[in-house]
Amino acid sequence: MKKAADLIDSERRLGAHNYEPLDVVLTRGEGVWVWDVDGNRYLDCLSAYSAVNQGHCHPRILETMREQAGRLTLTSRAFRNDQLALLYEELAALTGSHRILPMNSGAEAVESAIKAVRKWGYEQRGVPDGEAEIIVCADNFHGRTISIVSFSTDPTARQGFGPFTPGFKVVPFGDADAFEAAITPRTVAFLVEPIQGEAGVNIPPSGYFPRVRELCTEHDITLILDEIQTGLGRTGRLFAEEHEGIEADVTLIGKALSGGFYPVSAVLSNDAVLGVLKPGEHGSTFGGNPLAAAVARTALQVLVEEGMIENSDRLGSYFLEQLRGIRSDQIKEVRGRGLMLAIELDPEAGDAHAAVEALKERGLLAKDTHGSTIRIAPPLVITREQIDWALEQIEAVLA
Ligand code: IF1
Repeated sequence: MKKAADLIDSERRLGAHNYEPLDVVLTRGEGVWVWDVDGNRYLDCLSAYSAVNQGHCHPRILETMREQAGRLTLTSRAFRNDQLALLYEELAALTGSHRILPMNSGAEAVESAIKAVRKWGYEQRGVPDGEAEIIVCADNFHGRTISIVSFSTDPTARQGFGPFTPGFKVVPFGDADAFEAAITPRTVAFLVEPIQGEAGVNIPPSGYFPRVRELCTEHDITLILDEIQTGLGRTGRLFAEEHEGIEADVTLIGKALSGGFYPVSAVLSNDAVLGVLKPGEHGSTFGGNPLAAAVARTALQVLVEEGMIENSDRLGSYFLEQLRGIRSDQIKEVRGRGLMLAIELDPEAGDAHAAVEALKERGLLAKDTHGSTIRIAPPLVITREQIDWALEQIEAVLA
């Protein structure tokens, strides 16, 4: 344990303490597995918060990364590169989006959409300058920038970071009447996660999103779905919106867009919203760089060609059903879609943090949230046998 202990000690001494990770120091990953510096193997049931949907160090993405890194990595957008157009073509064909903006982090994609949709509101909707309103949901998670935490309802994410950006209105998630009541002539957008991730895998009531879609169309409000976590196969569909039978006007993706190799995000838009951006009005040094574009192209290809979305759908249903079959006084509810799963413990009977520590000792890495929820989100390449093994560990810890 010497090596791990030394590394943990250095992190404590020199790093900002903005995280409290499990004390497992990982050094290698392959598919659903990761290994720590002492050689212990773990089944990864977090997937770097759904960024490694394709599995750790996917060989085809690795090959693209190596090849492209030796050829051309960064040109800036002052010049063109020969990968970006191909990413656009492939993303447009896959998703049906009409206009694309490449960025790096998820938060940057969110910020970019906010900027574009405000400008769209002024130029296309005639909202008086500086008065655009965006409606968001309570318990949202969209990132960590000042503007994004300005509309967070989580005190830990906000406190001490003001002054905040104005122009946001918060309504409860899953309540279409509350959304309707918050609409004004200055409402330009509704920004929402199809399933709230950080909030503990909150699935909205059926009928919510169809009604929201209707209201947005009726009032000419841009529906922005944050699919940074739910997208790219996580819920058993390319996008979680497909479960609701709706289409967003703007879709935000990140995380698994690179299979976890590199920060790559994108705003996928109708023609109108991204159409308002003119040269010089927005950008990023690394956004759309050839290494990012090449890695994203292969990450999307393997997701589709290797059947990962179908696997997420089929094995997600199996995992959910089997979890629901576990007899335990600690479990209050099990919910999920595809391989985005959560076990909600009864706070009287169980402690999610103690449970993930116990799971770690048995070789399964998962993450607790809000004290009583365990999130389970393995890479989409997981097999039935691996799920059966995970179920044995979960049952042993919770039963
Ligand atoms: C961290 C949570 C997950 C996201 C949605 C945008 C972003 C995220 C729906 C921003 C990021 C991450 C960030 C990570 C923890 C994690 C998380 F617990 F905080 F909520 F996944 F569940 N929209 N989610 O989930 O993307 O800028 O980070 O690339 O450590 O903060 P980013």
